[in-house]
Amino acid sequence: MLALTLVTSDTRHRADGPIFGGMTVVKKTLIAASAISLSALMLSACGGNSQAGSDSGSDSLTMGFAQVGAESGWRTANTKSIQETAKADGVKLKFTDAQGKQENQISAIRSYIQQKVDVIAFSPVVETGWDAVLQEAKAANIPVILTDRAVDSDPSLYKTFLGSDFVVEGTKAGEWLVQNAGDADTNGDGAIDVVQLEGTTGAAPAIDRGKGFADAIKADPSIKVVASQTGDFTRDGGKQVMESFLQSQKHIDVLFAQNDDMGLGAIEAIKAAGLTPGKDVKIITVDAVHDGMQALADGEINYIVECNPLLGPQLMDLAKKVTAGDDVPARVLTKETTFTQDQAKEALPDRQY
Ligand code: GYE
Repeated sequence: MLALTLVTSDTRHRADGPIFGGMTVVKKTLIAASAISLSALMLSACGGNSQAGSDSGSDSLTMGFAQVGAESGWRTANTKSIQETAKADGVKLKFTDAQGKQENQISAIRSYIQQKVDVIAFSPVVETGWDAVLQEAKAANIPVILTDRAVDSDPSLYKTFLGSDFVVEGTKAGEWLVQNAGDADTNGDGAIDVVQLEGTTGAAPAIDRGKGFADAIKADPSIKVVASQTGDFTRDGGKQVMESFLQSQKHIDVLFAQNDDMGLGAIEAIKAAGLTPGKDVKIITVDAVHDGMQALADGEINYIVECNPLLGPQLMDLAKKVTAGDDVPARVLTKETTFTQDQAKEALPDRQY
């Protein structure tokens, strides 16, 4: 269910230019080649590893990772997955928590360039504004891997993007609502009034989940988004914005929260207003982290679209490959599912996060 899939159909074999520049090409290639054969030798001396090629150099691989922050349960699970896998794989991890600020991520990446790490990975807080720092990494011949969120920069500036298809996630949320429109009209007036809690403004998952959802609900003209505002992917944000929605809207049939945490915050606001979440207001969220799944099993959320945060294993694998000069797919998608209330009850005992 949580297995990760390599999408090879859109693999681009980009001419990324020389990995090592100018006069030093031959020398560095030789050093790299002998490092690879040395570690391959070490691996075979240690009992062998059939994938010595892609594992080469992992003993000494240093990765600089610039994380968004700690805004949600999803992010906590994502950070844990990256840290634990790096440790298990012998990857030296330099980790920064950018506290939700793009400028902090950019300075972390610049410091990784200065420290000459082998590979840089980051989860870009917003889509825009990365060209300059990505060009600096490229000029320093340090490969970059995007994890979780996309950027609008030229794809030649990074090696690959590992993460979910957020448009598909939004579409799944919208399609469920279309299919359950009858139940969702909680005051029976024939109109399904939806409020939306958006993620961080300018972030790929906020833009794309919004897009997917909006397109899917077009299938039923009685469904309308009557108010939409950012709750910044946090519980607190979700709670505050939901309070203001409850004051400004005559009636709310449905809440679409672009992540579990905002949905959980909104549940507090809905209860405080004397309404029953999951009944008076139907709730759809995205992520399927533990607290969200619990609320779904308890009947307070109606449907969750999964977004898998366990990107560590796939990230370390890609890091080894790009530093060994191997080709990797331009896009690596995570495989995800959806949960109804009954499915949440079944899945909860085995959830890892
Ligand atoms: O859905 C949200 C988090 O980028 C997919 O960021 C991630 C999103 C996730 O804060 O909970």
